Amino acid sequence: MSALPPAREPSGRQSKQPSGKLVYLGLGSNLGDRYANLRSAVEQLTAPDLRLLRLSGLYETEPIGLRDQAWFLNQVAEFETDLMPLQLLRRAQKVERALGRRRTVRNGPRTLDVDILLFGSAVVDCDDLTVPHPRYHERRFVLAPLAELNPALRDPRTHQSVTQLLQAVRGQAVRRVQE
Ligand code: A4P
Ligand code: MG
Repeated sequence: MSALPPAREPSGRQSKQPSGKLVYLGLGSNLGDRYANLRSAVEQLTAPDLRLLRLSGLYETEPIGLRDQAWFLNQVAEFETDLMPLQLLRRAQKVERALGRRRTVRNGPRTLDVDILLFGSAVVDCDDLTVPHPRYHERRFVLAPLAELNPALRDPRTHQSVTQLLQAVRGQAVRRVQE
């Protein structure tokens, strides 16, 4: 009688391990067809080296920073990537440009903003890029959709969970949109 084949489980499990880094991108739009802009952004970002895993719901959010502008539609997307952080920033900026983004007023109206919120457990501080995003922890329009995807996720700098960060932010209106 031949011997039983070796147990398959370990290799089976291994093949399900993510091969790249888990990244969270914050998407926002308050100009033009906001729904179409976010949909198109996700389609254009998705690539063999930037694989879409999950999307949060869509949120109507009160503008933060420059307040006298239209409400935003915000969403967070979870990707697995083989890119390096600066490569991902360039990719995100290319998609912003493709969707007609013009950089005029800082924090002002835009067809599309793509922010790198978290990049695995990486901490990046260079001229063009800061990760974790320097302001994500104080913004309900980011934390509410992020908590929907991964409430236990921890900030690599402060080690606070997304749930803890969300509980600490008060007074910014966000409303999940029925799809
Ligand atoms: N940059 C540095 N770190 C990052 C990062 N982690 N992700 C640099 C993306 N970019 C990063 O951004 C300016 C520069 O930031 C980039 O060139 C990049 O090298 P930008 O997109 O050109 O300019 P901005 O978005 O107008 O300014 P800023 O300061 O990035 O604004 P935020 O923080 O993106 O906020 N209110 C609601 N309700 N919803 C919103 O989506 N968005 C903003 C913009 C303000 N208020 C909002 C919303
Ligand atoms: Mg931005």
